[in-house]
Amino acid sequence: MMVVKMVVVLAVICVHQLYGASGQDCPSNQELQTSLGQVEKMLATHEVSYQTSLHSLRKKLSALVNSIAALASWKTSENASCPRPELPAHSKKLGRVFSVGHEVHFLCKSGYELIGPRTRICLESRKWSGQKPMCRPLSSSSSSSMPSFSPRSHPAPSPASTPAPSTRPSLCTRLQGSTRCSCEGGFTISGRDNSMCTDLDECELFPMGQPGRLCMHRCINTPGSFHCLCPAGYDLADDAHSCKDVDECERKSHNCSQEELCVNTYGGFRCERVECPRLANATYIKTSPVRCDKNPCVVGDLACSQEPNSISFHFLSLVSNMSAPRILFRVSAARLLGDSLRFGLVGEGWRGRSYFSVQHSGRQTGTLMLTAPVPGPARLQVDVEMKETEGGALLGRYLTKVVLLVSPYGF
Ligand SMILES: [Ca+2]
Repeated sequence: MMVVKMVVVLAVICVHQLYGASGQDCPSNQELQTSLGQVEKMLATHEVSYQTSLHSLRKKLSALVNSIAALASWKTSENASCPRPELPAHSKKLGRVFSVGHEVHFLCKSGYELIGPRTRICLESRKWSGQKPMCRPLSSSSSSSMPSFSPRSHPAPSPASTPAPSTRPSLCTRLQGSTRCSCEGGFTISGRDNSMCTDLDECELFPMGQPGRLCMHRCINTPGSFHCLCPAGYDLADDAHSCKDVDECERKSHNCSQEELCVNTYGGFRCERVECPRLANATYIKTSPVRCDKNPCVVGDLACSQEPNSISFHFLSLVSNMSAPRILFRVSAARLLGDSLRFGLVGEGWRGRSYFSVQHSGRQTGTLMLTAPVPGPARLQVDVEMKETEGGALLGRYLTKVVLLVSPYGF
């Protein structure tokens, strides 16, 4: 304000001299005051303009200083670099620039698999992101190649092989000043700064016995994935979830002798010896691997004629706790000679009679029913008898020995 006042006084003198030089009379006090008022107004306008310009100039100067600082900072950052990254054994590195924001990539040589981050980024802290990866020899029995969220078929990785870590560094990329980290499938992001990926335990997420369970029998969690295991005697099905019985009889992988009958069961097989009964009153001859027929009786030999005309064997394989009631087996007469057929369960001392019943279905057919679920493993035998009569007199008896082989599992 002092500067402004001095300018005002100087202006008044100049105005006074101006008037004096014109040779006219001195202006009146009123005229002088009017002039001074105009000069004051003019100066005030100039002052405002000056202040505005000064303010604008200061702003421009400040912006310029900031720009120079930013440029200097960028230059510093551009020149900043990370130390030469360590090269894992059996690997090669892609990328030669180690400046902040630049990436290097690692590839394992043939026969090795990469464990750890494939890419590392030079961070502003001048350190490489993640941890140093390693190249591990590929094992034929190992299933921990590239992890994926999909079950794999067994064999499971052998316990002797080094297990892959259940945590690994996350894959981080810098984008417009912010860092984004992600994990491979089967891992979840963790750590205070999202720097780690932790394995998801799929088996725990979907426990056995619950809807949506991952495996029919056993679930094995692996880093980044899981796989299903089946008990001995089963193959993992193509869906990598179910267990499929191995038919050892069809595959000829059984060890039954020539005299034995190979019977496939769920989860195994049985070598069954089919032998014709030795009875005091009748003799039998094997007419097929599963059938014995009575030799003709001497005419008038009543005891012989009372014995079964034929004895057939049937082996049925079931899974444990199969729902009931259900039809297991049907016995039919090839031709009817008499006027009546009767079906029944016979035999003594055999287990699990409470599980079965026989019903007459149709004129010539009897049906063996399972009346209750059988918990496995179990082997049950039941004899179904078919009696043919004519006017109350016995024409013939036909015996069917049914052997039930129940697996220990419900599959
Ligand atoms: Ca089998």
